[in-house]
Amino acid sequence: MNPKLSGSLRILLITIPDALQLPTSNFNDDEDDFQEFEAFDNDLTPRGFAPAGGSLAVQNVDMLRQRNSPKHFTNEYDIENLVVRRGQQFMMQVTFNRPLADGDDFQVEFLIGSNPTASKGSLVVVTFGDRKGGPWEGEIVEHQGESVILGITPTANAIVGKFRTYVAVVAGSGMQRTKRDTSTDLYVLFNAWCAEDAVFLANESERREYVLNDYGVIYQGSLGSVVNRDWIYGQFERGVLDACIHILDASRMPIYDRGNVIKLVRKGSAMINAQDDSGVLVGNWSNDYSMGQSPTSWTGSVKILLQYANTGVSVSYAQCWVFAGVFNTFLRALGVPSRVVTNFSSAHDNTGNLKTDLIFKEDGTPDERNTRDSIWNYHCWNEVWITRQDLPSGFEGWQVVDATPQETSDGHFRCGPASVKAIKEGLLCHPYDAGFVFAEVNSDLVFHKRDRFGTLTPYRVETDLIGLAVYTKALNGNSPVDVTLNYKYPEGSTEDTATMTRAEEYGCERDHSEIPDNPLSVSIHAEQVPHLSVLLGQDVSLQVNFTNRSISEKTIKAHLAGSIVFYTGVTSNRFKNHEFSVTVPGTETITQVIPVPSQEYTPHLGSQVSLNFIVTGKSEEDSVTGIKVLNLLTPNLTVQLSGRSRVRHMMYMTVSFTNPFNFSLGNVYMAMEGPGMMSYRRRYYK
Ligand SMILES: *[C@@H]1O[C@H](CO)[C@@H](O)[C@H](O)[C@H]1NC(C)=O
Ligand SMILES: *[C@@H]1O[C@H](CO)[C@@H](O)[C@H](O)[C@H]1NC(C)=O
Ligand SMILES: *[C@@H]1O[C@H](CO)[C@@H](O)[C@H](O)[C@H]1NC(C)=O
Ligand SMILES: *[C@@H]1O[C@H](CO)[C@@H](O)[C@H](O)[C@H]1NC(C)=O
Ligand SMILES: *[C@@H]1O[C@H](CO)[C@@H](O)[C@H](O)[C@H]1NC(C)=O
Ligand SMILES: *[C@@H]1O[C@H](CO)[C@@H](O)[C@H](O)[C@H]1NC(C)=O
Ligand SMILES: CC(=O)N[C@H]1CO[C@H](CO)[C@@H](O)[C@@H]1O
Repeated sequence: MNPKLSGSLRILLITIPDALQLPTSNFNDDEDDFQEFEAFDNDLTPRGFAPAGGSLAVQNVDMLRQRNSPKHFTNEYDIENLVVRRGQQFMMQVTFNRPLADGDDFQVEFLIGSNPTASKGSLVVVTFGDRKGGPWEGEIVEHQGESVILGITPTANAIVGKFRTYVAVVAGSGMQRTKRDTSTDLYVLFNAWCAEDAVFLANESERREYVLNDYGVIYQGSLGSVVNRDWIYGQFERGVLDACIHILDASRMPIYDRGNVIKLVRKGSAMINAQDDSGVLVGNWSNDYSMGQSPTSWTGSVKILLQYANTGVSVSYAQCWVFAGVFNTFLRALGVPSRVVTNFSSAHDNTGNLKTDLIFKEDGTPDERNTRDSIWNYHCWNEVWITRQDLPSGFEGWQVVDATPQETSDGHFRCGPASVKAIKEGLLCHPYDAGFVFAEVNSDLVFHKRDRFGTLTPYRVETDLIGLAVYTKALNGNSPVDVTLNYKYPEGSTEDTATMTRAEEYGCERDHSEIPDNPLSVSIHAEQVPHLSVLLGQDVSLQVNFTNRSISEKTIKAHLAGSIVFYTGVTSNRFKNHEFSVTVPGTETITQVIPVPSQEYTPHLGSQVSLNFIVTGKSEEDSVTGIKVLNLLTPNLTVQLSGRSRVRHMMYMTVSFTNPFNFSLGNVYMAMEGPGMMSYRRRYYK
């Protein structure tokens, strides 16, 4: 165990039972308290004075990890200690100095945090006879000579975290406790297998995927060309569960709130990003990652979580899939069913209503300075499975939580949990942040012209561009499943209209601009024959079609702007400005082909591989705008094992890819890791 983690363990003060109610100010957790306890331990058991027949004393405590963990689905955790899921019985073995006899009395105590208190659930006393104990049930399952096998059942709402275990024997004048022994520490997790737990998930294949799978795929790119990014969640790797508990400690979340999954998930979404609380990850949407690691260079969550726990310093850098991947590890490690979803072409709506405003100058070029909203190519967030007993029935199941810093909620950067069913129905009154998530999947796109006095005139509204599809990994295999219908009724259906009306009643504005009928329209296509999508480093051919629905001829002065954009839709570099004009006869479509050779965009790429083209056109009376986001495909990596793979023998792999450029690449890094096998490694090739 690393020093930082053991440093955060709290030393506890053990006293006789009625002193446990001391006011908190009398407790402090420094070394002296522990020494005091040691003295107490020795004083009360003067060995020579034991009555004939012998007073009862504990000789050994075994948490029976081998026996318990398969039943709790926790054997994959790379931890010496026992990990159990709450609401389900586990066994422990206590060996005394002699067989138990009538009249013997003992109890098992579980303590968590620096100030264990029975009324808050952070000190739990388990008894095994008629004497009343705490809320966790205990029974003696088996007598084996001097040993007993105890069955203990934590409540289904128990605090989640790491408990210290003590066994206390009741002697005439007090209690004799075992010493602190870290090997008997007990991790208690949420339990998706337990019907009384707030994270209960009935379907076994779903539990195996959403709690136990330590590998996943996060979808990126754009709807036309979806790119799979493998992600190692690694929730069972050594140190990861401790790192996740460390995050809760660093957040100063009260121990007694940690059994409440809603509070815990909300705290987690705030702590995964570093914004205003020194959380795990620093977001950076620039092309300069020199002060950290590029968001694209991570292969999974493990290295990030361990680095954060070891150093206490936020890790640089992340973008949405990194926030979502690390958050997913945090949730699965603690036993909360969760998955990463990608919503393609999200609205990132900075003005807080349901409109995304794109602003253009008089000459038709995009007014980047005055456009505050952006359309994300995609955005990733997490869903967690919660029964939501705090809401009226009907809102159980998947809940949206978003760890990427966007808007502040309650003064902190965090979002959710918002019920997916409530979002679908437009019932935005239910906590938390449903309005914001709703805008992410339902925003209108409004095009404005800005004159030189700053007056905005809307000239086009698109209602179906924003919120196109929500994907998550299928239960079997790596292909995506489309879960869009969980979030939205089909566009234009009567249910969809009802949802929109309801959402407006809850305070979401929709755009009601009167847009004059426009006889002109423009669309852009980008293709590389014979492929449907364009490979990085290849020339692009743009087809711009102007369509005229009026009967008279139109002459259009047009402008094409080509930029590299971040997946957030924010422009990083403008690389092309092209003026042209076309004449479109009445009731015809004219196609203009505009070549974009690779050497035009390649020097501007940075770490981003999305090209954004905007065509604006103006005839005497009418304006038109078309947008195309082109996601360049990066080359695939091929991994091949060479030779035979044998247990406990070195294996060799060959990793290859084809350089898509006609020049040599330099300063190439390759990163890889394998859960349960190999931790994160990076190699440099000059
Ligand atoms: C479990 O869920 C999967 C997918 O969500 C579904 O295909 C399967 O039928 C479900 N199994 C049961 C027993 O309901
Ligand atoms: C992104 O990181 C670079 C250094 O790698 C830093 O100079 C820049 O300020 C960061 N940007 C933001 C917005 O934090
Ligand atoms: C998000 O999901 C909605 C749900 O259907 C979908 O319409 C939309 O295209 C997706 N993308 C964005 C950006 O909202
Ligand atoms: C543009 O026009 C050409 C021919 O006029 C047609 O083949 C193509 O499908 C059109 N593309 C769009 C996006 O309408
Ligand atoms: C990468 O592999 C996928 C799946 O096999 C394939 O669809 C895609 O076209 C490949 N991409 C490239 C650039 O070769
Ligand atoms: C790469 O190709 C471009 C045109 O496709 C050409 O202008 C350039 O000279 C080529 N560079 C090399 C190193 O061959
Ligand atoms: C060729 C073409 O698409 N022409 C369009 C011009 O306008 C007429 C009238 O609306 C449309 O029917 C045509 O499709």
